[in-house]
Amino acid sequence: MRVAEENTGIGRKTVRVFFAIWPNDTAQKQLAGLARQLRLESLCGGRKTKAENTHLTLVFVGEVDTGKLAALCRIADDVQASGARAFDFVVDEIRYWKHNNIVYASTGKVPRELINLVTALQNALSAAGFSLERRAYRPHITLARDASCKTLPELTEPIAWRVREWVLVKSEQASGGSVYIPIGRWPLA
Ligand code: 2AM
Repeated sequence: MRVAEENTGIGRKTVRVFFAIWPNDTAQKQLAGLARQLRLESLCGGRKTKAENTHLTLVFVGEVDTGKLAALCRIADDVQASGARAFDFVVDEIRYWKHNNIVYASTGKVPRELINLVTALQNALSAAGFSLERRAYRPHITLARDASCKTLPELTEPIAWRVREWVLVKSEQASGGSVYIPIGRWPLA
């Protein structure tokens, strides 16, 4: 585990954090290009996700005391030590959630290793006293917010990358929108 001390939010009382997977550079460019290629804005309106913010959430932890960050990192260490495995993530569908106006990229083949990683994190976080949402895990990469879609474009080519690590990320609100800052990284075997 590597923790960037300057990124932990020391000096603040609470931070908003989540565990996530970031696409590699190629997949990041492809995913960021999707909204443009698919003419999502003219089809659905809304606000595109910035390329550097494109991610797949594993577990949204929420607002925590900065003093709890070390415990979160230890939990991730334990999950890593229990043998979390690398996997391929293949984006092959574009979907729209009407209830929250999000257009997202997803997969029709959710990898078993992804579910194992999410379940291990959820169980370890709950056991350590973090209260998590009870919603079922729906892997998704948000492409646009505040959208309103009647029709959705088909994805012509899948976008795939090898997932070799996961991150603990701090979310901050800035004038230009959310800024995501990595706090720790854990490789997958
Ligand atoms: P979203 O993209 O569908 O909004 C950081 O906010 C990440 O955590 C986002 O990927 C967000 O999903 C996800 N997330 C999951 N539950 C959340 C919640 N209750 N509030 C905010 N973000 C949440």
